[in-house]
Amino acid sequence: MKTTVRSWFCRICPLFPAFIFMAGAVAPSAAMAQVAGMPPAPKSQDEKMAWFREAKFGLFIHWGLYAIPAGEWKGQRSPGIGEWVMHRMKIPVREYEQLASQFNPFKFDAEEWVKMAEDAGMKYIVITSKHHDGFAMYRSKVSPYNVFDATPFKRDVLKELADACAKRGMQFGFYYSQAQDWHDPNGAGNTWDFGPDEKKDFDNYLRAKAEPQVTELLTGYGPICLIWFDTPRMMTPERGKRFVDIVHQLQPATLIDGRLGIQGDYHSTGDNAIPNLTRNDDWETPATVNHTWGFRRDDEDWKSPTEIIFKLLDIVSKGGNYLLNVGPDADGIIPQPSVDNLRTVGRWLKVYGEAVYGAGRSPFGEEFGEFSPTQKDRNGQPLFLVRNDWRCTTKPGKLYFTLFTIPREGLDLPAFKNPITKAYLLGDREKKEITIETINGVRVARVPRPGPHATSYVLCLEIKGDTVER
Ligand code: H79
Repeated sequence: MKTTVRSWFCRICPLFPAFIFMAGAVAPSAAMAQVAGMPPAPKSQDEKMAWFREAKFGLFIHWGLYAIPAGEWKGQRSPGIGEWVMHRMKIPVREYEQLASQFNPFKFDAEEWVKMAEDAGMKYIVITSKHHDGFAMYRSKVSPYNVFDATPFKRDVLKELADACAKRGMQFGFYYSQAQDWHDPNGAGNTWDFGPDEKKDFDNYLRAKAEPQVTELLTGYGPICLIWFDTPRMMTPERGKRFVDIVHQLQPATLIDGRLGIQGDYHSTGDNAIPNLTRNDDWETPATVNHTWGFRRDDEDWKSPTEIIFKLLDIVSKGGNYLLNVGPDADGIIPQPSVDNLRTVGRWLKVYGEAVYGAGRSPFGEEFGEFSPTQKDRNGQPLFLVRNDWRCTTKPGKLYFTLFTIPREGLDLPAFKNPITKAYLLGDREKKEITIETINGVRVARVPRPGPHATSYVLCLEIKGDTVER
């Protein structure tokens, strides 16, 4: 193996690139080389996206100091999302940073979290390495405001998770708030301590903190499947490009989400936003299991397993991925109802996962619903009247109809020309043939009524031809 001076340096000092470009001696792109032991540069965008297109379902984790106040500050309820408490209550940095001295989540068990994701049928994990509050959940040499140096816990949470993921074959990625940093005088967002964003030296913050921290994250934690930037305030394309260069240089296989402020590898929808219709690009919906992202003691409005399964199939049938969040508490515990609901989803996926992992878009579309000719939504746009009887996903030669309304008289199949060669329920070991009858030109699948507790199940049709002809 050829050993360049640079890669040799990187091995003895993984932060070597960060140091020299912090010193401002060399432009970052010239200073860095791909980290040893990382996956090679993908040969094409399709190759780069392959794992993401297969995975479909990921675990988002929002965890930080905000888990301590848990939606309350000095006895006052702070409305909204838990990780925004500092902003919402205009907590001065000098007060908020005191939380670090209380952060001691003695029940945190990285392997248990990874196992939970696995049980839920999730194929990747994305965790907040630094949220808008500016606190790093790993041992950062760039800023002592981090979980190792500033807390009694003194453990590198991200390293433990990275190791647990590597051990269990789980893809691992980071959320990093590149623009908002309420702890840094020049970061975006904290106007109560540091004045208006327009008067800040934003590039100073980017170069002194955000860029070197992203460099650390891509050098010290093994292969990173993706990096999830958020809220691109003040992110000009030029600033975005600097992050792209760092990622491409250090780990060319790492995906960039859609919120950097410059084109990434896929589109990120709005938070909790599922498009009405199919999108033809690569995309992902980040979503919550209750309402908050970071733990809130008072948010117990959990989405049921059936709702989660519906959203997953809705998303997959429209060509996207579902990145579903949990917010562990200050002890390091993921709230039990979310764990229970996700495990139930995982049990469903054990039986029906063939209709999800690596599955393609619906060739139909009418099942999603239609725009109302008369009613308007809140924004004055035509209201989309959602239908949720079934969703269709595909693999070559196969159609999967996940049914959410159990049809009494059988399922009227949407019109398509391909002959059906086989019809059976997924999970039926005998693959007992389901009768297809044609009534007035409509093919009807005589699916049996399932047991009393089934809320959704999957009809598989094997058809002639790889593509559906309508
Ligand atoms: O990390 C999660 C959120 O914290 C982050 N994106 C997801 C993945 C996010 N950043 N900004 N937003 C979401 C939009 C924030 C909107 C609000 Fe607010 C925060 C509404 C109430 C609190 C800002 C402050 C807007 C109104 C008051």
